[in-house]
Amino acid sequence: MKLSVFCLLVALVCQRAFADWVRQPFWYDDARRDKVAKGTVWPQPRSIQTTQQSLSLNPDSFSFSTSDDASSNANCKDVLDPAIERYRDLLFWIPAGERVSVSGDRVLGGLRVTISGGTCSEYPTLDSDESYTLEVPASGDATLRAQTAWGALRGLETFSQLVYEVDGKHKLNVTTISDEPRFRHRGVMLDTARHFLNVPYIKQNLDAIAYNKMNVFHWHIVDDQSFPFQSATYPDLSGKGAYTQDNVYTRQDVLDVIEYARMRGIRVIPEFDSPGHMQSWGQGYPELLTSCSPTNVQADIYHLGPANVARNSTYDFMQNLFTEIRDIFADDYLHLGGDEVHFQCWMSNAEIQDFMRQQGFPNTTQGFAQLEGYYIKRLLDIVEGLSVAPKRSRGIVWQEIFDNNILSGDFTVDLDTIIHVWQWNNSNFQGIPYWDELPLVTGAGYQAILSSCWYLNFISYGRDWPEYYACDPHNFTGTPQQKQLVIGGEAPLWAEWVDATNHVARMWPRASAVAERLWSPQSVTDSAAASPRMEEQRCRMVRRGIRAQPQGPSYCKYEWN
Ligand code: CP6
Repeated sequence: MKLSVFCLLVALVCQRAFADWVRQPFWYDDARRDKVAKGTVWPQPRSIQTTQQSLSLNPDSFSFSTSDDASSNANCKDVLDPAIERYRDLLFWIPAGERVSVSGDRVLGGLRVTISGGTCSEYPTLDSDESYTLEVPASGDATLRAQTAWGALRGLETFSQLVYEVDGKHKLNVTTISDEPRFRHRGVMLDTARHFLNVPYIKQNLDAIAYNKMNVFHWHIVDDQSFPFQSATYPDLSGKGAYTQDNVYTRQDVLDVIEYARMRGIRVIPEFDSPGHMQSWGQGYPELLTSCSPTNVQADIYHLGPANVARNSTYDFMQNLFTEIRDIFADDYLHLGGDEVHFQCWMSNAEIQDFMRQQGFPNTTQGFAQLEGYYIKRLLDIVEGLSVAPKRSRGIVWQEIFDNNILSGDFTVDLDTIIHVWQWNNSNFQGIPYWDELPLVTGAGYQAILSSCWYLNFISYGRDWPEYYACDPHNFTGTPQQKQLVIGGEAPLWAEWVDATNHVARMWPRASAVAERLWSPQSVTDSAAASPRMEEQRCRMVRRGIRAQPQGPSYCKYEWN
């Protein structure tokens, strides 16, 4: 009897919770959303004072100007001038036929942009200053001030988001903003090896990255399944390893992507994953990989295993390839992978066994961890050796490389290397949770990037962005110095089950939740309060041509159809 009353109560409560959840009573009420979310900014700025006092913009006479400071510097100007042209278009989206003239209104005449940091770097870097202040006064022009062109880009994005529509007029409110990111590394990862994504698609994604003030495109460009990067040094990598010869990125394609990203203040960090995940490399260059003995379990699937780390020719190959890659990709960092190496194939190969005896590595898991550490150490030396002053050349590696060092007690990885934390521990995956890994990584003095809690490839019924939103990279026990060493994070979209038909909608606006976590102050944590802004940001992306998926029952003024 008691049990049945209890069950009834539980059922009633759950039914109510479910109904509320489906109805989304607060934020899907669009009249309400318009009231609370129009002209809101995503990600939330560090400090923002808005008023109810509104101004109108006149699309025909609105003027952008740059101060002499900014325009006298070639590198600032070649980023800033095209950006102003882009934002002029983004600012005035009401179709010409539906615009209402603003005569008689209080009108904001223009925006004045000043860059006062002295020199502008050609490319954004990990250390770029992205701070800006934006002032929209009750009278006179608006002003945007930044130290660098990269900060000016973030400010232009904010300015464009302040503008909202009322009865055919572009309006914005008198506002003061002072803003800068909480983390320096804010990225998304695209996997173009499991499915090829063409250059126009990648550019569209770079637009979305910029709309969310992220600054890194981690390009997981090759993997087991295909090698779409066309190398001049080793043409058979894509010649035999790409899905088809239509599915390749030429040198010019890659340079195009890098330039498009530079214009938006986005770093392009390519990943050439090794010594595991290299099956596609073996199509053209089988001698690079370890032959597994036929009795090895993995040989059922793969006749070849990880890189053959016992041969000098492997290191010569990597030296030549990375020299070419260094020459194309402008960023200080290359991602070297190092994840998911299964030791059984190495264990089954006599050449590798000989090499390990020679090096004094035991024939145990620890010994194989040492072997992978040895390989990555040589690779990092190659990459660091490609530095051409004043540019540095450094590596990012997946967490296993650090874990192997702990396992073998043999710290071979240079402290300049960034450790990319990706594992977690639940019923789907038995790894090390990030709150246990980050104290170790930062405790040893390494910088870290977090991805564990932002795997966009996992989907479920309903809204999942609040979960991404709740994950904080400082959620671990450590000293202030350790927290400082966490430089940001990335939302990865592994593409086994995703191609250009569903990629954008899976990535956006779910990655926007990560963008706000990495940009806004730590105190901005309330996902219910963020909801109307999130939906506004999603509608804004759709209006700008990004097919971002809805986050619940809703409508946008400008929809796709
Ligand atoms: N490919 C590569 C993958 C994954 C990793 N590396 C991966 C592992 C587990 C999940 C999703 C993706 N597909 N090269 C791990 C970093 Cl759940």
